[in-house]
Amino acid sequence: MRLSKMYFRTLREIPSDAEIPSHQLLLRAGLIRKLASGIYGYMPMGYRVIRKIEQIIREEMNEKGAQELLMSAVQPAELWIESGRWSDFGPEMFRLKDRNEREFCLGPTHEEIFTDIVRDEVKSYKDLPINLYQIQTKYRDEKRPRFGLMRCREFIMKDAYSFDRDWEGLNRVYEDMYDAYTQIFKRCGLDFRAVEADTGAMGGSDSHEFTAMSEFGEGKIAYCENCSYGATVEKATCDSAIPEQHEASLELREIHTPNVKTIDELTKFLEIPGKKLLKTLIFSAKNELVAAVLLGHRELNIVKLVNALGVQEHELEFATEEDILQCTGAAVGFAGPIGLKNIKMLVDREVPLEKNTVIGANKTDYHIANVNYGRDFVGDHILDLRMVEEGDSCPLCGSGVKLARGIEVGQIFKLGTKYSEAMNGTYTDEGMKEKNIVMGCYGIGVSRTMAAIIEQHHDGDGIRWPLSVAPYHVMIAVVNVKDELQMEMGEKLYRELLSNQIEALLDDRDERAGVKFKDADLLGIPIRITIGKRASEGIVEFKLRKEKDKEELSYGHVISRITAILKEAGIQ
Ligand code: 9G3
Repeated sequence: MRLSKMYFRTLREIPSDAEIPSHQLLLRAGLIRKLASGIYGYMPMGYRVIRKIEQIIREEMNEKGAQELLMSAVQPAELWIESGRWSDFGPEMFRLKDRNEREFCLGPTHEEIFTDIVRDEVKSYKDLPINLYQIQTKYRDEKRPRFGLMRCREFIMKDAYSFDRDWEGLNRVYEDMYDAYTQIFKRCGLDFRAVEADTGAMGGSDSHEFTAMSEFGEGKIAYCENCSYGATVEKATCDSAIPEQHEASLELREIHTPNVKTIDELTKFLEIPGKKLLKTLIFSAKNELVAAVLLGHRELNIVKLVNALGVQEHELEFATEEDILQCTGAAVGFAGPIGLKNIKMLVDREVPLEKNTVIGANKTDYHIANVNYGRDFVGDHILDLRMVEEGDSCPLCGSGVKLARGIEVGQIFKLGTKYSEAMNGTYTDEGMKEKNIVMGCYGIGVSRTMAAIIEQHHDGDGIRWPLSVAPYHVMIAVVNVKDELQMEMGEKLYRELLSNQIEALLDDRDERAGVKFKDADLLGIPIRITIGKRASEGIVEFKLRKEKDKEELSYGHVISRITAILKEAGIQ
């Protein structure tokens, strides 16, 4: 492509609302343009990258026997009502009415649609297994879209759905998808980890999240450097290996703590560490009050709480002051596990291991010291409720886990029969018995993957595309387009590269060399050939975007040098 002909505009300044590198660079390099909050268009240069990522996904999905199709984005409400999810997602779901007042949504995902398609046509076990996927625009009305393509309201997703006779079949296709995702993200040049994830509102059982490491990611994972363990922090199980306490249980003692409410104030007032306090958090879950009790220095993991209560995250709220007054008899900040009336109490596994702790007295301005689990109170359930912390022991090998931020670029789920039961997706097995189809679903954020690649492949001058997804392999910069010899050599090289199936961009714009070099660095094309003064001697300059140094090459060696690089990268 000739740059003088391409619809391509770089920006000199960083747009004010772009806070993270990928968002800034996507805009500055002219790859996307913002239409509205969380809604972007892909410009020609950016769309070439999207198509490269999609192609890698197609190759790996097809390799595993998945078949591509394309469903509609507009979905009838009836299917979501049938699956029971029509009102699960509230304002996040884009809803609309057609001219006959019939209700639809813009598809945020397609479990219902794919189940509907398959249930009509699958009758016998001989029709299974099936694995279908699409690459399509999804719509989710995010409350706070931000970070460019990282969290937007319209995005490109590859979503696949598998249909098997039984769990054994699902386990096989799940492994296949896990392997396909590993290949896809490797080929995209991403540094990623596949970690155990919470199945959340999806129900079902196993789920893994493919997280591209990035300090600007919204996700957080716990992982072990010593073994393969990894989990999102929402999912990560915590050991309760606090050292066994040997102190004797002392007598209960009420202490006057006027207006001392928070854990922080209490540790200062009593001059004791947070771990010697118990914090009692009161929630209302579907209008039923529940209390969560943890050691004072720990953070509650809300996802573990909602999963234990069997409610959806949006069905859990902090208790109101009235609720707290009603069940503790005290103002906020003095709740404790002794004497709570008709409330379900969930206790973190560490609590029974700590001795002589301080709790709220359920009496305004008072706490109680020397409280011991078992003697002074018992909970309805003892379970892992806390958020994992750096250094917690790895559940697999015992060494300390690390925490890191990352970008969720893919997620795979075992759904089981959640949708086939709700929508009567059945087949007859060998013994003519009616059975529910066993399903899995598998998503990749295509546009988010492009952002993640930029987060991991950029420097102060701009993007540094891996060859596998770069919009072009080679940028030919002609220093002086008015110099006939330089222009001739540029054209010649451009034609030779194209005839060698090498994707080349010819910067034939009538611009100063400095502008061309700045744009080349910003755009991040992996290989740059500069044609300048020494063209008369048949010498060009060769530079890799990811390296600092440049070298001079005789014209005759350029093609072979480039084909060798592409070959080594597995591109040709
Ligand atoms: C909705 C809205 C938002 C949603 C969903 C439904 C997330 C929803 C979960 C999934 C699970 C998998 C197939 C591809 C991989 C992910 N946000 N999820 O179901 F109506 Cl508004 O989408 N789906």
